[in-house]
Amino acid sequence: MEEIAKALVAPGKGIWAADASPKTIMKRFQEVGIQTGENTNKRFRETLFATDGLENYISGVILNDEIIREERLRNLLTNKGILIGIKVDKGTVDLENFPGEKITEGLDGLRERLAEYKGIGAKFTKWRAVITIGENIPTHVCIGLNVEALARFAALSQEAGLVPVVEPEVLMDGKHTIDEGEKVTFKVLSNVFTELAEHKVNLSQMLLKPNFVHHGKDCLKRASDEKIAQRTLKVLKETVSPQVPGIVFLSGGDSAIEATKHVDRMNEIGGVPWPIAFSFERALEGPAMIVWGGKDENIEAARQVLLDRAKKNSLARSGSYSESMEG
Ligand code: 5MM
Repeated sequence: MEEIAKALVAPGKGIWAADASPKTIMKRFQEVGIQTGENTNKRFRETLFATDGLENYISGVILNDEIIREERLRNLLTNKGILIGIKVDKGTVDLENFPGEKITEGLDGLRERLAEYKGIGAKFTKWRAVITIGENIPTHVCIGLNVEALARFAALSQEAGLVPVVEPEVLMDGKHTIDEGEKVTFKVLSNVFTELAEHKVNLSQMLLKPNFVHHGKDCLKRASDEKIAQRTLKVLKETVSPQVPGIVFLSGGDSAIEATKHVDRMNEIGGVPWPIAFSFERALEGPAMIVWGGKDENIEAARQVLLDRAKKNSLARSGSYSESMEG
């Protein structure tokens, strides 16, 4: 598991989160004007998984339950040497008695599902907890329940021989300043690592998938890219064990270019014990989805757009990306 974790954050590489649930991916298609049918996601995945050269920049792809069951789609990745991951949470529901807060479900029957996923070739797993910033939230009940679920997920994954990617996402939604974003991210990550230790999770056999420390989307005071990179590194240094083999960021609603810039700047600054990599969904596949538009005649162009984003994020792994590379 340690070797798999290290391979996922090998120099110049990162993870592609192609794991949006059917409901989320349909919403994304509709947002960009793609006509959706029963097989739209399978067609989208097939189009992009067949991209030549993807393996130069992408170490692993996270799939959802529907896609991992398609042997043909799995083979498109594994034949290139790309590792297969699986999102094993079952999504979020409202947390009873705590308006505005969410809890992630999916622990029931997880041991059995993990064995099944392992049997069809999965090497790593992912679970996302969602924390919202707002008036009097997050509460300690919400943080406590979510970090406990993350720790149980991580322990069960390791028991099954699968590397857990632990994803506690502090949402960018809201009016909060970057100071508040920093405070909450610090609190959440501190709690995550306390809980992982209490659940005896092996920290050298997992990856952390955090948010950038960020201002809220509706905050009038926008933090600079420099501040986002500096504050994110500061919080990581304060909370994350050096034993963790790597940090793979989610993009969280940042544009593709912004997300690449953040990873690039953090790698330029350096001074941390972990590889700083990416595990983007929207910031990687979003531009390719727009170009594809659901049309066969755009397949090759969509592949080139995905490859271009993957390459730029690969450059960001060594702080060698520059915004001037964008067309
Ligand atoms: C936060 O979302 C994760 C990373 O994606 P971004 O880089 O776009 O922020 C992503 O892996 C997410 O967890 C999956 O798409 C699953 O989402 P849902 O909510 O559909 O289960």
